[in-house]
Amino acid sequence: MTNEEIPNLTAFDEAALDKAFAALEKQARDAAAALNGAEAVEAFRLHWLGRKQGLLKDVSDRWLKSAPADAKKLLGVRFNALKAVVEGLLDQALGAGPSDAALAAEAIDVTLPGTRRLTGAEHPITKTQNEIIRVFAALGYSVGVGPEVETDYYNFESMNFPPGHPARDTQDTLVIANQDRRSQRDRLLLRTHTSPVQMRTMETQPPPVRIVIPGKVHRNEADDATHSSTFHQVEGLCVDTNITFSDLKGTLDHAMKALFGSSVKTRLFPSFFPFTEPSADVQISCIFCGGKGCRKCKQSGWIELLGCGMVDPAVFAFAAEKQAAYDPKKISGFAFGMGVERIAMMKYGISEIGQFYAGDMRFLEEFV
Ligand code: FA5
Repeated sequence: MTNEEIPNLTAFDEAALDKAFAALEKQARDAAAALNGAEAVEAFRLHWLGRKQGLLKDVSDRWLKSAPADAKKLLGVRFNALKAVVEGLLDQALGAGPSDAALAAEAIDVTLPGTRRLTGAEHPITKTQNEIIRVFAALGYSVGVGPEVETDYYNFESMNFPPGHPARDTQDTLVIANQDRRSQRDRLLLRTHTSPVQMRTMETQPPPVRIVIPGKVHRNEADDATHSSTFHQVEGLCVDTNITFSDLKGTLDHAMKALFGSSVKTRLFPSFFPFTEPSADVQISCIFCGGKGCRKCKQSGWIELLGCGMVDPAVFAFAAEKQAAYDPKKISGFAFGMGVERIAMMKYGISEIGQFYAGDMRFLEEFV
């Protein structure tokens, strides 16, 4: 029976009403008797008692509302009785539960293999980043973060990049457009390294400081097998009284051994960064050939992994503008910055940096 099949009531005397409601009740009882299974019971419930399109709702709308005032009470009594019958039929059907046939069809075959749910896993970059952090956390370092959209001041000026330094050039740095009205130091850019968080940390925290700062950085560079325009770094900063270059060397030697195995050797090679003096690149003995020389290390036996150095007094002077305790005459410190992709590539023998970003499950599943 569809809702359209509810006849219009033309007579409202008791006999006519009894007849009309009896017909509906018979429909309901016949339908309930034929119910088989939970789905059919639910369909019955919706068909008769559904709040929006149920048959009883329609009866109420079409019969009760159009009835003359003196017939409303007669109709209401019969309507409530019919509703009680339908609800009783539904209760009965629900109480009866699914038929044996339905149960047999739905029974679980415990001998079948289960369904394996993929719960996801750490991306190799996250995994490597966390490994690096763990090594330094064990040495008492805390972990910090900083913004990816950075000001010229933190990314360059306070890091002692002299005016006209090539890294400031828009060819190397991705800058935010339409900032001509801002002063140079307030202009926004995508940070090119995690070093600005050194300054943000010192401005808010007096020495001693031991912190590592993981994060994403961006450079306006062409992608190739070992370079990406977006990559990850972990910055490190240690400031205290009497921190020396040998502390830097010992710390990084320990970290490289913890990451690559105790047989790995490290050496420092002179380098230049505006914010450290002296500066060095850390090289490790090639983990592919053990230092004998191979294609991966360009026959040199060494692979360059990160930059480091003693914090330049000019950087401490910028920090001292907000925290007087960073007086370069009283304190000293070292800093380092490593590329997470490069370390992951070394650890897992990956030759294409682009594989980290391609989202290919065959590659990612290797790290589960
Ligand atoms: C820096 O970014 C310095 N801020 C590091 C530093 C920190 C030095 C503190 C001293 C004190 P550099 O540009 O060399 O330095 O980058 C550091 C590391 O990031 C590199 O050793 C390399 O591992 C990685 N790296 C650099 N460019 C890319 C790139 N395009 N793709 C992937 N990794 C890169």
